[in-house]
Parts: sequence; C-alpha cells; structure tokens
Amino acid sequence: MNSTTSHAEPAVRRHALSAEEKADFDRNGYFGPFTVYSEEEMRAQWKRERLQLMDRSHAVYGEEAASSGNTNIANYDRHLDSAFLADHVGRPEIVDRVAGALGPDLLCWRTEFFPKYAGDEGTDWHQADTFANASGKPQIVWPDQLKKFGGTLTVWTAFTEASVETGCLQFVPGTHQVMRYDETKRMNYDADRINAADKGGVRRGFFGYDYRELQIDPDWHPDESRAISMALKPGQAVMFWSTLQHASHPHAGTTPEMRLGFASRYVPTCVRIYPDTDVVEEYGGSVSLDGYGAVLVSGEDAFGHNRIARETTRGHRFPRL
Ligand SMILES: O=C(O)CCC(=O)C(=O)O
Repeated sequence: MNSTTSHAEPAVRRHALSAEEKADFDRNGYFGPFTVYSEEEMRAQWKRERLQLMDRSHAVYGEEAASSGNTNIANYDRHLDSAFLADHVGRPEIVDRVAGALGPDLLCWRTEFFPKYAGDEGTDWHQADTFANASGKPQIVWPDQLKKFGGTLTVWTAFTEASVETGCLQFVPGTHQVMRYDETKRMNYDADRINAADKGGVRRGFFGYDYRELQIDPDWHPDESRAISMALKPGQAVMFWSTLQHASHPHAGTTPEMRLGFASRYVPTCVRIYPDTDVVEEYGGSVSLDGYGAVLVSGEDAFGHNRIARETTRGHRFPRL
C-alpha cells in the first residue's frame, strides 16, 4: 500500500518494520505477534483500567450508546475519555509499525473493544474497506487517486489471553487485495441471532448481523484450509489490513477467563472520516458524532479533512510521535 507525504518524520523509530518484516506484511496482509506490554504489566493495567472504564460519565457516546441496541457502539472510542487508552493508541510499539506501512502522518480514527465471554460465538469471516458494512454509510473514504487501496490498518492488542480456546483471531494470509464482500449491500440486524448461528459446524456471527449477506458471490466460501490462528498473550498485538479475510474462533468455554481484544484503527491523514454524516447508526443503535475527533498520533495533518481531538474529554493530551 502507498505511503503519503512526510512532514515531520522523527529521526528514530525504534520499532520500525525491517525491510523483511515489511515484505512479509505486504505479502500476508498482517504482521505479528509483537509485544506492546509485558504480560505482567498488561494484566496489572487491565485490572485497574477495567474498573475506571465502567464510569461512562465522560465517554463521547454516553447514555445513548449504552442503552441502544446491543453494546457494540458502547465499545467504541473509549480512547477519547480514558488516559490509558489515549496513551495506548499512541504507543511507539504500535505507531512506529503502522507508520512503516502507511507513512508518518497518521490518524487513529476508531477504537473498539472486542470481548468474548465463555461460550460466546466466534466472529464471522469478513473484510472491511469503507466500513459501510453495518451502517450503510462509508465511514472512511480514501482520496480518488488512492481508491484502489482503502481499508484501515487495525492493531488488535490482547488485553487478556487470546488462544484458540478463548477465541483468538484467524486470518487467511494474502487475501487483502481482493474484496469478496460488497459493502454497498445491506445486512439485516437481528439481536436474536447472537450466539445462535451454526456456520459450517462452527458457531459464528457478526454481533447480530450475518456477514454472508454482503458476499459478492453468494456461493463463495473463505478457504478455511489456509487460515492461520493468531494466538496472543496478554500485551501482545497483531497489525492487519481490515481488507484481509479475518474471523475468530468461538470461546470454547473451557476457561472462565474472557478474551478481550482492543482494536485501534489507523489511516493516513488524507483519508476522510465519517464524511457527510454526523451520526453512527449500526448494531440496532445510533449515536451522535458531536463529541468525536480523530487523533493525530504521528506527523502532521496537512489536509484538514477531519476534526481532530487534541486531548481526551478529561483533558489528557494525546501523545504524538
Ligand atoms: O475480535 C474479533 O473477534 C473481531 C475483530 C475484528 O473484526 C476487527 O478488529 O476488525
């Protein structure tokens, strides 16, 4: 994928991808695992932070998100109120690697928690380019001259153990250049589907949607024989193109510990975020974007397309490399 213009490349990126790592990433569409925190530090941080995050008084999507539909939108963008998550999205272990793929001028435009409790279904196979998949409106739009790329780079950090048993991610390597799903199609939301679908002998779903409804060819199936499982220890992360075919195992319920992934999503500053809309409508709910801002985690924003948040709603300044 292309890099964008550099404005203020820091002299040293300690965690930059090597030439070999970059070649692997370009070929496979993912890179990892890599360490963001030691397991001990992650466990200790999460023990503290999970209690703090229960306080939604400063969350940008407040009561409307917590009470609308299922909880997916409530899991969005807590980096905009939590100092720990604000620092997390700007960690050099993450940003240096993302910059190696996207160039130095970078926005974090979305974060999401992905919990799986004991016995929960896995996540459907899917690919996301504009993220219109659930809302019907493109959430990220690349400039015309880069349109053939699209998507976002996601860094998915395991806040708890992510193993095959607890529902780690799966990828089909090298599938990030061809979209098998049409995000201009509509998916139907049905909360009753959650944990209720059998997909070829595996319990999988998409948080109340059935991602197969977006398939360009209804008879196509992901080649699961080529899939790899991305097991991560707490504190480890993987970076991948949202256009890579990805899914997750179900949580087998053999351990009571939930698996919790925290996804931070990055685009270069030339990308328009939530163009022509001031609400997010998905997962049976709707929230206003009034308090929303993208976070400049690295470099400069010479485009000015997007509203930028400089600090959290509690006044913690976002780090910038
Ligand atoms: O954690 C999961 O199960 C799904 C994550 C995902 O689809 C993503 O981060 O894009």
